[in-house]
Amino acid sequence: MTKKPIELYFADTPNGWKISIMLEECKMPYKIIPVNIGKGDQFKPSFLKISPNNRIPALIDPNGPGGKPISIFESGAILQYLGRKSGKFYPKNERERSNVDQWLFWQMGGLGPMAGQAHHFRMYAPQFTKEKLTYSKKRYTNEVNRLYGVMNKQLRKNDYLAGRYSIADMACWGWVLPSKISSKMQGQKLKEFPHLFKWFEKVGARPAVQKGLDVGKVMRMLAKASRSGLSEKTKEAKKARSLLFNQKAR
Ligand SMILES: N[C@@H](CCC(=O)N[C@@H](CS)C(=O)NCC(=O)O)C(=O)O
Repeated sequence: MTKKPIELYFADTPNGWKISIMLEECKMPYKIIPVNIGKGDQFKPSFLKISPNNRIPALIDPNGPGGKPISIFESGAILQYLGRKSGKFYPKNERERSNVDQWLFWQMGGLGPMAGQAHHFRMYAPQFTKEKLTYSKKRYTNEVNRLYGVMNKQLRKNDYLAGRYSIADMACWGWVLPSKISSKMQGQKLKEFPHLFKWFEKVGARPAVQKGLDVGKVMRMLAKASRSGLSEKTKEAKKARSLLFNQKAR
């Protein structure tokens, strides 16, 4: 019997790339289910059933534990699941696994949220408020700077964040990518963090990382074509921002 592919509920963002990269690295068959978070797909009842936090990524593995389907949300939990399932990029040895876990959780609780806030206050918020935002811009820019410094130090003596190349590297990589594209996003110059920069280039050169990133290519092209990038001044972008940035309990 042919096995059904894993379904990845995906949007073209750093949290989405983590999982497409891991699936490519493990050569696991998967299919992308695009979730247009700028149009509100994340609030659809069918999506909320598998991702009650209305966030991507989420995943359904039709061949989960006991041969039964399983759904998972939260990118860190998904990476750990795929690491256990494939036996790859997530060591079994407890000491090594704890090392990977600490860097993975560092990304989940630190780098991701802080870089996300830096994007918010530096790129998006200025489009819809006249407030100066000096304090918030400085706070998150500095915090990302501190976190980049932590990675840079760790990578001075280590080729990868936690021993060998692992899910911790995959989790962090996409959050550094915006700084490669433009120092405006997080207010950081990658060249000021030479060890981090070297690691970024090395991880980025992996074919699976490129493939994982390319999964979002079509969505990226569509967003460009409709000029609905979140920081644009267009009607679509304004609508997307009001959906994404004013959420309260539903
Ligand atoms: N902690 C979550 C964060 C996921 C997250 O923030 N996803 C964003 C895209 S990067 C999202 O789905 N946003 C939709 C929304 O804000 O409604 C994870 O790592 O899975």
